[in-house]
Amino acid sequence: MAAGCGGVWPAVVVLVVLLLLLVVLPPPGAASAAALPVVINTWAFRTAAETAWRVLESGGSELDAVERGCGQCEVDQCDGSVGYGGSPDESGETTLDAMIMDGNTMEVGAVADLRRVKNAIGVARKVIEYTKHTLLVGESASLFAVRMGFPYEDLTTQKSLSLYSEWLNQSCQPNYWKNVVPDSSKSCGPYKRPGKVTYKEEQTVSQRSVQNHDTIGMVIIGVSGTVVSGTSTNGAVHKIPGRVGDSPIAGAGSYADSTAGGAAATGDGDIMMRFLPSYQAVEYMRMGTDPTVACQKVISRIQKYAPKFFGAIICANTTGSYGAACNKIPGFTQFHFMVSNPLLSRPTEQVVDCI
Ligand code: SD4
Repeated sequence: MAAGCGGVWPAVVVLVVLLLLLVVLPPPGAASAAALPVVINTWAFRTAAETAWRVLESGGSELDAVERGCGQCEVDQCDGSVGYGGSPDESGETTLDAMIMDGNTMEVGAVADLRRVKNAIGVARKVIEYTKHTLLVGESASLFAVRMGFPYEDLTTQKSLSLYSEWLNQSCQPNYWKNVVPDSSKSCGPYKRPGKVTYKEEQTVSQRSVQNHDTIGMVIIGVSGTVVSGTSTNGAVHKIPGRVGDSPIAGAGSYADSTAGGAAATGDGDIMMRFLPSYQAVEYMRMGTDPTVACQKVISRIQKYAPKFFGAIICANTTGSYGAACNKIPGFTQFHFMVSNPLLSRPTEQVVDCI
């Protein structure tokens, strides 16, 4: 009996060690060099990355760094998709969505459909600091912003005006209506419900394209493991007034939890927000999944329902390991993002192949 046990135990030990290695080791190609602090942001928005990194270097908090980093994109009007003067809605107005999340306290401050105020993520931060709310919207969010000391400013520019008039000239194409009269694929509104509804199959191809994207989403893991995240966007071009995307929604646009990690999404928010991809990615990382794999799993989950959606996500865990993933569609086969950590001499652009 004793001799029999002696033969079995070494094999059991080897098996357990092998299983542990399988759980702990990331799959090939999935590892990223980990170091803290790390700043990771969507797209090649270098000035945003540099600004956030500078704030950390000068002793600012992670929340300050996310606010200032995303705020830099609002000033720079990154790719026309962040800040004033981009993505005019159906009435020609630019409106902003933003959020910021503190992964230590799980507090979120967010604004959606914000009008006539440029610094959306700044206002989102004030929602955390001066209210017990999470999300303020529309004209009331603007009134709140003014009370907090932000100036009213016109968000319309020559660029947004010409985008708007070109759209009017091309019979308001593309737009976000369906099953209405007059036929929204041919003419402008006002649209109404038809007397008898004949529903068309829902379009699964994102209207958002490589020319019409680029929300900033940022995740920071501080030296002590504090996780924060933030987003800022002017949403979808030619959206129906009142439309709010994924960016100001906790768990959709971004999510931060200092016990697990952080994630931020970009792309077709109308589709992506249905899956709470940032929350899901953080939960995968909590279970020990490598950040790249966590990002990929989230993208695959959405693919099952919307194979041609436009979108990408960045993920980072509390060790400073990070990754990203995107959905491969014509014209979007690679996703660029920025990473700053002590192993890189300066904020560095990185790229992943879409899956
Ligand atoms: C939105 N997710 O409002 C944003 C837009 C975006 O890359 O990220 N574009 O749907």
